[in-house]
Amino acid sequence: MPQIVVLTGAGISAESGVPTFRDADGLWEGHHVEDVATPEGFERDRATVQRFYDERRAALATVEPNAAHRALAELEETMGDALLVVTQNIDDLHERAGSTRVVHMHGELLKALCRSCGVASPWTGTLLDEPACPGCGVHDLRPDVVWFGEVPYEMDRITDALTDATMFVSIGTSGAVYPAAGFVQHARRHGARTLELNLEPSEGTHFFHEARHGRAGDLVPAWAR
Ligand code: BJW
Repeated sequence: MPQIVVLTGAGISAESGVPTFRDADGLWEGHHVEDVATPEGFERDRATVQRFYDERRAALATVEPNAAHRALAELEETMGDALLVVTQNIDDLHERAGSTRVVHMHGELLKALCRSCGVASPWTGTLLDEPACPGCGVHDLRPDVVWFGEVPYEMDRITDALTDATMFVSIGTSGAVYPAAGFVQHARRHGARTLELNLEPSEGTHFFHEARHGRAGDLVPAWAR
């Protein structure tokens, strides 16, 4: 079981050029959250949602992992199974930096989920043109991401890891979205030391034993070293 559980959010990928979610205008690249990140939004206007994720998938090919992703990958090299990264991010920057023990609790941009057979398949192209599922052939694919109102992936594994952890570190997340926002309290209740590394105090900053504020590209290598 892992001794250190690291939770990452959009802030760890910000210095790679991936936009975060909660900007001052409350919009995600010009969209309201309920339009592009809910099952209801998808039912209402599939084309807009598929285009939104198609554009983010294309943009992902143009960015690279940064010093914070690399520092976590190097930490895994020394700690092995004793480190688990739980990411809310749907990008693949942890894996491209070399991390192998990564849980994508909000899904993965580079996978498509078939709404007919329920199988997720690797996907690097577009979904707007209504392609067929490589498994069952039905034309009913959606991004394999977790929208509001849906249950995040691998919650049992995450909860077990948080229960057993001696240290919990939260990196680059606003603490605005549950259940991830509640992980610090769970880990702390079960005896873990808790540390926040974020550009600014998160909504849950007072739950942590310690908080360090600044850029992930500076804070994470300094902590992991
Ligand atoms: C930097 C930096 C730099 C910038 N260096 N830092 C309890 C109370 C109230 C509500 C709820 C509740 N439980 C559930 C809910 C409902 C809902 C919810 O949380 N609503 C809130 C709005 C209140 N949650 C859900 O519906 C979830 N499902 C659920 O709870 O199911 C029930 C269940 C759970 C468990 C077991 C059984 C049943 C699902 C949530 C799905 C979230 N999906 C999204 C979209 C994914 C696909 C996509 O990417 O398009 O996930 S929403 C979006 O927010 C995305 C992110 O992963 C997530 C978190 O955002 P994140 O990463 O924190 O980003 P930001 O932008 O908010 O913050 C970035 C931070 O970085 C900032 O603080 C910056 O300062 C910082 N930063 N640059 C360091 N360089």
